[in-house]
Amino acid sequence: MDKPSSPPKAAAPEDVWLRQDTGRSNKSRVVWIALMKVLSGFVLGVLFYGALRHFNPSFGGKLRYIGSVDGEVAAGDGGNAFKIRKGSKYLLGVGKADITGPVVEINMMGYADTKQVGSGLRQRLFSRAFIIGDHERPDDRFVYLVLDTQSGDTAVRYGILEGLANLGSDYSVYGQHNVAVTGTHSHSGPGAWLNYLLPQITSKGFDKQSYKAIVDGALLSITRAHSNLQPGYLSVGSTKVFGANINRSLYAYLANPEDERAGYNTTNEDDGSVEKTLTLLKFQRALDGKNIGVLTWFPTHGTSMLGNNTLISGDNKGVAADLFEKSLNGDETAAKGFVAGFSQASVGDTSPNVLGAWCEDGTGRQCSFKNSTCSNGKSQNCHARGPYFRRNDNGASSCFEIGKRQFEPAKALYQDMDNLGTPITGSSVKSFHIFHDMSNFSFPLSNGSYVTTCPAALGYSFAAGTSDGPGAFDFTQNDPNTPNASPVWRVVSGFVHEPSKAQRACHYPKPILLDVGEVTSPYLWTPNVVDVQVLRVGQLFVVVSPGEATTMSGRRWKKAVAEEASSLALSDSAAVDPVVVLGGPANSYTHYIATPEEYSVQRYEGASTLYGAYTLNAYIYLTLTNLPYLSPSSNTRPKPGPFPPNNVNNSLSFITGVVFDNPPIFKKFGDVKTDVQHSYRAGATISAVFVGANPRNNLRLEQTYAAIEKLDSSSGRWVIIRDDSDWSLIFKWKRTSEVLGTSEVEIVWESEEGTGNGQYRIHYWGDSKSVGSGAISSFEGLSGTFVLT
Ligand SMILES: *[C@@H]1O[C@H](CO)[C@@H](O)[C@H](O)[C@H]1NC(C)=O
Ligand SMILES: *[C@@H]1O[C@H](CO)[C@@H](O)[C@H](O)[C@H]1NC(C)=O
Ligand SMILES: *[C@@H]1O[C@H](CO)[C@@H](O)[C@H](O)[C@H]1NC(C)=O
Ligand SMILES: *[C@@H]1O[C@H](CO)[C@@H](O)[C@H](O)[C@H]1NC(C)=O
Ligand SMILES: *[C@@H]1O[C@H](CO)[C@@H](O)[C@H](O)[C@H]1NC(C)=O
Ligand SMILES: *[C@@H]1O[C@H](CO)[C@@H](O)[C@H](O)[C@H]1NC(C)=O
Ligand SMILES: CC(=O)N[C@H]1CO[C@H](CO)[C@@H](O)[C@@H]1O
Repeated sequence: MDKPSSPPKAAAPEDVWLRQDTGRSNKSRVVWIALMKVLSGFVLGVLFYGALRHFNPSFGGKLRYIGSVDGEVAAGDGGNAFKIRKGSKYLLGVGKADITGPVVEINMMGYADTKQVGSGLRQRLFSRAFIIGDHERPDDRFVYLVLDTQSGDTAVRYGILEGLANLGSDYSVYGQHNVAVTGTHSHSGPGAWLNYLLPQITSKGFDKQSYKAIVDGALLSITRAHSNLQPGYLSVGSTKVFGANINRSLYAYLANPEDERAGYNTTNEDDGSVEKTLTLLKFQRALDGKNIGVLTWFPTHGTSMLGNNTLISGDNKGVAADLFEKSLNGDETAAKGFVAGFSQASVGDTSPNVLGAWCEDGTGRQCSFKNSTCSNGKSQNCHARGPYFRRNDNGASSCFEIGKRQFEPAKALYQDMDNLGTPITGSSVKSFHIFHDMSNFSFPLSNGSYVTTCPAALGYSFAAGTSDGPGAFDFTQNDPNTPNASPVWRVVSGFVHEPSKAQRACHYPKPILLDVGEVTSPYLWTPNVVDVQVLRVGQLFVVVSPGEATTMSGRRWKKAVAEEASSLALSDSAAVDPVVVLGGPANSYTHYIATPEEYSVQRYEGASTLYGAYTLNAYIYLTLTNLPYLSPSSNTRPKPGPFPPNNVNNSLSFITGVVFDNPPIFKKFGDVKTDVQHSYRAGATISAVFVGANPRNNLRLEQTYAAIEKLDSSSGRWVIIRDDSDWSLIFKWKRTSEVLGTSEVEIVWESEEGTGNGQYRIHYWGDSKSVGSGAISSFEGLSGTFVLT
């Protein structure tokens, strides 16, 4: 576990993105504030999707391909089958970089609760980049990014592409068609970086520091992956993960046809209501056979940390990735710099709160099955429970546990990939990306009937939120036609935009609460233009979804791609079954994608399906019509489609910057206010309080705000054993006086049982902003020494 003792680098120059005050008139400010107040209860959140393949559950046993690909050919499993152990050779690269934005004073992204504002850091956030290229035609390649963020985003993606274009000719192979920007759907990161108005409302607008941390870190992860591109092999395998997700909208899921559901309903534990399959793609370098990374897909919401948590973290996916990477420190199977991406999948109707949804109203009852209400007829008292819901830690123990429950089976699969994995074969690495306007798109269903999508709109159940985060207003779920809703909402919904008769009819049976797709002032509230993208390497297809597909939506989408890929013989050989995964929410954030049957029920996921009942069908149609671009012989790309707006430089913002910092009189920055005790038992919680300064002065990217150091008795040096990327080390910041500019920092170590005996201390790195010049100066603080026994 020991980390190198290299101290963090000197403070970075002051961030150039200072406060962005748009200087709007008082009147628009008043309207803005009024809107914010009314809309602040939205649970945008609780949003997302997970993926997996339903076909060929026994990966690995079915390969019948014999071919002249390079790689060793060996007798395979079925007697008459052959297995290519290594598969084809590709160009592979992985990279990881820090994207932790401002950890305090910024509204957090996901639960859309204005009261949820960052107060510190539990775990740094990362971008993990995976590049796969064609060995013979290296320009054929793609980048798959896994960001510890709530979703991908249009402005963020534009920023990454602009950054790549500025990196020179070496990077000109990357562009719209081959860069996928996915988010893990964590609800525990800072917000204020999204392109459209709606998610900016609760965050008081846009924050360039928050945005830039994500874009710059994503770029750094790509350049790291790019610069270690090397020949290697890929293999794919799958395993079941139990106890890490349940369906939080089972009533809606049951609206899907019984015979369709039956096809996925194998046991009580695996009844098809959510996908329990985790798919793992392993990256192995040819040089010495060491693995350089894994990319996994499994659906469960990033809502283990509750809506009252204010510490930044990557939620359960962040835990899983960190555990995986740290478990391979010094492992002989893994190369140095091994990267584990835990990507989100058909997440829409999943919850990590696996003990179900209960009424916290003294009745001891579960929330109503149909509409998640409690005894007062409202949904606010309905709370989903994680495995350790009784611990009053804002979900932290449950979060760690749900992360661990994904990490452990993934690690076991990793260790047995020689038996359980299937090599990726086939020379093609292809991708396509289009923008498509969904506001009035007519297309044929498979039976030939034409249907049309509509400008984006959100239904009443959107405001009710979900059991992972109830809405702040008295709306209920499952509320199709006669909304029993607060008059305030009706007023606001009309104030924002009164939907036309045609718009109402188009969204039927969704009762429209917010006609967001038809409001363009001050700029678009939600996307009407969506991203459609698929990546392909050999027989593996990655559907990159901009919204949170529900379990059944994801299956229909993947099944359609698998069938079309087979019928187009895209897998180079008809004998190799396509493997299809779905990753997202990616590239933008288009809320949910429910099936038409789930849509008819209008729970949260249906109410948040933006473009009407045929939203899913439209995505599938657009995916299939572009699939031929992934054929090995294809050397053209589809037309890019209408470019969505980029609001990075014209978004509203009422977020103010740091004014200044001061130590209290007779003290200096970094002084200890409350010191550690002299001795603790391993497992104890240890903390110290320092005279602090605002961490927004310096994000300390690729560095740390806090560390636990251990005295190495042989060398006499202090060695860092935990930093702020570790789950067990918590960095908290508190303003103690606005007027005086004073603040304090508490650093807490939840020391682990089994931590070695010895002498330890707590180290704090801070940066203060001076009153007059605004200059930023770094400082350090050290606690007293303590022993752990
Ligand atoms: C699975 O099958 C059982 C037995 O037929 C049935 O009772 C149950 O409702 C099904 N579950 C789902 C989620 O379809
Ligand atoms: C946080 O929210 C959970 C779920 O609503 C609740 O049980 C818990 O008491 C809250 N914790 C605090 C510190 O308010
Ligand atoms: C919610 O469902 C319960 C029964 O499951 C029903 O009594 C109640 O009327 C429903 N509430 C609304 C607002 O639809
Ligand atoms: C939608 O598109 C159709 C053609 O597909 C067109 O006739 C109709 O006027 C369009 N509606 C709107 C509101 O733009
Ligand atoms: C095609 O399917 C849609 C949706 O299920 C249905 O509304 C329509 O009537 C069907 N059309 C035909 C020609 O069967
Ligand atoms: C936004 O402003 C920055 C800094 O001035 C600039 O580099 C960037 O290109 C601008 N982006 C757009 C889309 O205008
Ligand atoms: C197999 C499975 O995860 N089933 C769950 C589906 O969702 C319901 C209600 O949310 C749970 O009670 C089941 O355990």
